[in-house]
Amino acid sequence: MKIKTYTAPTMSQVMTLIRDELGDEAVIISSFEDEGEVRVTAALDDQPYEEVANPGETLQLEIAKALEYQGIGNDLSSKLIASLSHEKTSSETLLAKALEKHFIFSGKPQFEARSLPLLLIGPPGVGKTLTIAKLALLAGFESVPVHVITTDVHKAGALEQMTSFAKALAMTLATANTTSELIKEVERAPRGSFLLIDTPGCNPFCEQNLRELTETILAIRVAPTLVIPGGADLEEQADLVEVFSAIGATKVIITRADLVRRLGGTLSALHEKKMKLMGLSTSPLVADGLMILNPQALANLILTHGRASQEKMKVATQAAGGMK
Ligand SMILES: Nc1nc2c(ncn2[C@@H]2O[C@H](COP(=O)(O)OP(=O)(O)OP(=O)(O)O)[C@@H](O)[C@H]2O)c(=O)[nH]1
Ligand SMILES: [Mg+2]
Repeated sequence: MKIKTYTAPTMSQVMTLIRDELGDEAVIISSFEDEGEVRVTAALDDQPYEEVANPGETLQLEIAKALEYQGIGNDLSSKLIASLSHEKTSSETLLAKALEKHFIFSGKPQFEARSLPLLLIGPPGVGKTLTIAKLALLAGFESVPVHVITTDVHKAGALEQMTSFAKALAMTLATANTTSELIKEVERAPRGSFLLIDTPGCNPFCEQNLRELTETILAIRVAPTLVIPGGADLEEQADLVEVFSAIGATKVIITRADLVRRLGGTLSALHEKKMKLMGLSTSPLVADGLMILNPQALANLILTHGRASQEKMKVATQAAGGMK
């Protein structure tokens, strides 16, 4: 595939440049207008992109291809491409610098007793409880004791799941059935422990669920942190992020990233809602931990995520074809 970014003062001038060089079959990947300049990235299938790229542009084109592969929305993709500098460095560093300008990274939680407790919220089954365990593991690396309060006491098996994590990770555990119990449990939490609070899954489109979760958030001083699964389309993710940010979530942990090949919908939605990126999970195993997101880690992810599984899928599809 040929990919190239064209710049001109007007859109029609850019389109003429594209048609002259790539012909009528060219596809627009992204367009961006800024300070009297229009930048359009266009692609033409079936030819190696190196044929068009001059050496100085190769990194930018590699990044444009990765953004396209991930399904990053046009708006964000154009902004990122427009922010790429022309310095001679690695594509990862180049992309990291652009990401730093357009995303907010919360960094690792401050695992200190006096920090605000982290309250994990999100839809059902997204990995909130597993993420509590992964956060506790990180705190353990800093020798900080963790106390967990769970408000998920009704769902069958929920307490057993948390109890087994608590045992394995030497966390102390308390339950809270009601908001007043939660307030009491927060007050009674062991001094010197970092406090993590687990909540039941919340359907963002169910009024009753939202009312209960909002009551929990307002009852205590906490940092509500959204847990969302990677992937899905931009609109769905944006709806979800909008609801949870409206009730107070400012930070986000992306889970189940190993189960999808493209993170573009998630990243575009989080960018749109100016959420602070904290971490990313790519495994159902606690021991595999949580990746703390920073510009470099996110750049690496965008450039590599899903590519390996794409290859595996090709092999599996060929194998399945061979069995017919
Ligand atoms: N492959 C994979 N599985 C994950 C990941 N995170 C969570 N899971 C799995 O997803 C399932 C649900 O995880 P939980 O932590 O119970 O999810 P939850 O959000 O607490 O679920 P509810 O409390 O029912 O709302 C479990 O089987 C986890 O092992 C991940 O990053 N990758
Ligand atoms: Mg849970």
